Amino acid sequence: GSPFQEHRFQIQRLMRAFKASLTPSGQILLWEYLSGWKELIKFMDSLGAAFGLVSRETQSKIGIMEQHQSGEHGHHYRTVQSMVAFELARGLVGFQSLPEDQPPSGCRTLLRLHRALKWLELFLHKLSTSRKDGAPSQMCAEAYREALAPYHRWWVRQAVALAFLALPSRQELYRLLCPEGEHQGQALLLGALGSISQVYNITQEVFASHQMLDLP
Ligand code: 1PZ
Repeated sequence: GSPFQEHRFQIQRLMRAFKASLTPSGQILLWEYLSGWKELIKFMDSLGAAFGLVSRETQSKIGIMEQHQSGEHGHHYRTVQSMVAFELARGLVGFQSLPEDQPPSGCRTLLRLHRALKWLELFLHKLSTSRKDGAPSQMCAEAYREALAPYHRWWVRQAVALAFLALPSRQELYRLLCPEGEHQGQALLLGALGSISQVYNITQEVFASHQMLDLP
């Protein structure tokens, strides 16, 4: 293949990453989870400069997770479950705001990505069931209102609303998601959705069972 291939977004790779993040015993592997997010960054970057803020914010959250993974206690950051257990045991979760000199916890950082994954799930669902004349900007906005807006400050909501206006048409979006055509694109979207939902639901259960759904 082309030497540039891995720089291009591929929905197959997205699906594989989230699928691979799930172990048979229901653990979620963080490295694979984050590689799914890195694939999504490629997609955002293919949408143009208007999505720079969203892309940089996502990279920054991934960066924090990777710092934990490469740190002294990195081996505790192999799965979502082991990370939660470790940060709980050490009082590192940050149920109240952490002191400024401490890095953001893995739990509160993952929670941000986790909420955004809900946004993605809702959006992909809307897109895959939409009619030919559906407007992606509207689907994005609806999913955003439901999954993310309640957690975002005013200026963030304004910036995101602007980015949505810069979204391409439904046809163009499908082309970027899956150059092989809309028909195959729909099947791949559904496949990706399946893995994303599974990963989302398990993470949600883990966070809910430790009252970690609104960490500051
Ligand atoms: C089609 C692509 C458009 C997707 C847009 C979805 C909306 C994303 C909103 C991003 C906001 C960026 C500004 C910074 C927000 C932060 O305040 C929050 C909370 O973090 P904190 O301030 O508490 O540390 N950050 C987030 O919520 C992380 C959001 C990650 C963005 C993921 C986008 C999903 C993209 C999927 C691509 C198709």
